[in-house]
Amino acid sequence: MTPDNSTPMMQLLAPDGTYGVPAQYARYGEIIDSLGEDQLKTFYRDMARIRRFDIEAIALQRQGQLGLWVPAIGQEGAQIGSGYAVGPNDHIFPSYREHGVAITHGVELMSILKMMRGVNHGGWNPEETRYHLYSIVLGAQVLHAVGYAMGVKFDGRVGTGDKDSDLAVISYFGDGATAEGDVSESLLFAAVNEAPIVFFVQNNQWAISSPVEQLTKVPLYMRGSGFGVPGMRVDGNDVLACYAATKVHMDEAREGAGPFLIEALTYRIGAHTTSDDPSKYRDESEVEYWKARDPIMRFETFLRRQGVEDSFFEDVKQAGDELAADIREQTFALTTPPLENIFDFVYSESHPDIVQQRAWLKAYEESMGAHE
Ligand SMILES: Cc1ncc(C[n+]2csc(CCOP(=O)(O)OP(=O)(O)O)c2C)c(N)n1
Repeated sequence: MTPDNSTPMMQLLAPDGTYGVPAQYARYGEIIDSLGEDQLKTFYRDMARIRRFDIEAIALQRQGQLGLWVPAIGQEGAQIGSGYAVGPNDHIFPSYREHGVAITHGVELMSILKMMRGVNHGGWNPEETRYHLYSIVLGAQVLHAVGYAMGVKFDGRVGTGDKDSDLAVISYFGDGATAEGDVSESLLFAAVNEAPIVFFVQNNQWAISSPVEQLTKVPLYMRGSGFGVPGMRVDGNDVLACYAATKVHMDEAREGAGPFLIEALTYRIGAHTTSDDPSKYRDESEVEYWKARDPIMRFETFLRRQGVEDSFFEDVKQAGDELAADIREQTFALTTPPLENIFDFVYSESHPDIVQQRAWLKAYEESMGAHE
């Protein structure tokens, strides 16, 4: 769909790369004006990095190296911008497409690929990275996030002014997930408990083959208002708007302002996953419309106008190709985990049912001619 221009939306960077701050968004503009060139280059580098990773992961899936891939092409602005706005103590509860947010918090890209190959269940430590495990069950992570945020509040780690201790929580979900009861319950619990949380909805306009018009009658940024959760819409293909909105509202949540909802209006350029064919349910002209609003392209135009030179963009491209070659090599070298893992990682101590099941499987495998 083409955007409905009557809905207010914060955009700081227009699709042609022009930067400007409308008066009503002045406090968000101040955040951007305080960023140095290095930070801006980091945004670009990571958006380009995650896109290159994504393209390689699709190819690896097509070669039979991964069971499934979930592309995030087109959503890099929303993910890198919001990810970098999350503070050093804050916790992140992602859905399953947030590979861009993951790299802003030190998650190893290979652990995501291993999960999609089925050799681990995430493989990163959520306490260390503060980036919790992917959730395939739509909306479940939003409840987990609110529960965590309520715990943070009960522990007295909100609004004390102690920057080393105070924290907030951010939860990511899609337009489709907003139709889940879990999300409505989350909004209610967050509101009545004044939990320190930002709900970050990436409205990529499709829930597999269901268009967003079938999921809501009001713009999604308003979805929280009946529960008492204020919200705003930002241009999700504008990395600067996504950074500024997330920074302001995570800071406020940490300071005790309660929950807030950000709707980042973006678009899923690729398939929902490598298991579907989007040409069966949407028009190519719509995809072309959104490709012209690409988050990386517009940010590159902006940076070039700021005086960033060709050599920077060439280096980023080369780094992307090196990354792709590296993950390709590492993926091809992955081995199948031992079958016993399905028993070994159930309980920390021995359990009679597990012992029995393990023995049954061993006997079964041997009866089929398997060797130790
Ligand atoms: C509780 C639940 N119901 C249904 C599904 C099947 N399902 C997987 S993804 C998806 C669409 C989700 O769309 P959206 O929330 O917009 O996120 P996106 O995939 O576009 O990022 C559905 C219905 C699921 N995973 N969990």
